[in-house]
Amino acid sequence: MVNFSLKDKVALVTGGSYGIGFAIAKALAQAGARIAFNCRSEEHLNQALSDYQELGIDALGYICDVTSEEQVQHMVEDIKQRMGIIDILVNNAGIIKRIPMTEMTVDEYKQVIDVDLTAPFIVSKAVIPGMITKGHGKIINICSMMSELGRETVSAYAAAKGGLKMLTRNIASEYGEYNIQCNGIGPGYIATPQTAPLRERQADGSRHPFDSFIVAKTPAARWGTTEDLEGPAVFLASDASNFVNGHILYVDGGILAYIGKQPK
Ligand code: NAP
Ligand code: GCO
Repeated sequence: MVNFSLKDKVALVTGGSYGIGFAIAKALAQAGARIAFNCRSEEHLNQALSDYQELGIDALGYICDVTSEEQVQHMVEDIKQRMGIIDILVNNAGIIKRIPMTEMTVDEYKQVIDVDLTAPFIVSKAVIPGMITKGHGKIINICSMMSELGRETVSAYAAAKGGLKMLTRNIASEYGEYNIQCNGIGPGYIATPQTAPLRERQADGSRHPFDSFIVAKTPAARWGTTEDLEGPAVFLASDASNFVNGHILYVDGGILAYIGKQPK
């Protein structure tokens, strides 16, 4: 019997206050895991704690900026004391800045790299020793279409997500012998606050041009929902994927396989 159960596992989902992180944390909890999550905003934290409670999930929430190694190490140690050593880490927290590269400041570029690439390094570095002690571990890095493709205005994000793909493969390579599997999920275009600007209705009530573009680029002919990511996350967090390592699982409705619908 394939084992998708996460019973008694301790899972940390970074950026788990809403969006993709919240959905993945919910799914891991429904598969039996105990959930810890973090974000930067106290308002988001309190709303998320209430939202998890409404689902019957007794989550541990932390105000922790993933770019701060000190804050991350304190959070990981506190989780260990209150829940136990982390078995599952989802590096989900992320930002994007949509600015033409020649207009982007180096500081803006570094901010995106810090959250989307350096932070997964920081958090993984903090949890791997415990996973080695326990003799197992699952790390899931939330990559992107931009781990494979570029587009205008997202240079920093694409550089970060491309690097995150290779960080995923390197963690898999370096720690596979300790029964730690590190994989990525590459969501397509998902309806969350992060992509809301790309779906805003125009002044005349018509769809945003990017909205129509993405639907034409997706064989599924729709935006993804956070629910579309729940099953893949449970799979990669469970014993069912113990021989899957260094893999980026694209959950994109087929975007990467498709040239796009011919305009009428
Ligand atoms: P979102 O709606 O903007 O949510 C981001 C989450 O990360 C929030 O909980 C946010 O909470 C938290 N966060 C941001 N910066 C943080 C920091 N420095 N420290 C701690 N928490 C931080 O984003 P999303 O659409 O759910 O995306 C989640 C992940 O999926 C990101 O890595 C994104 O790049 C990736 N992704 C998204 C899509 C998509 O289409 N939506 C597709 C592919 C990949 P606070 O603001 O309170 O900190
Ligand atoms: C963008 C979008 C994308 C998505 C996602 C696609 O501006 O192109 O924000 O980057 O967030 O990463 O997989």
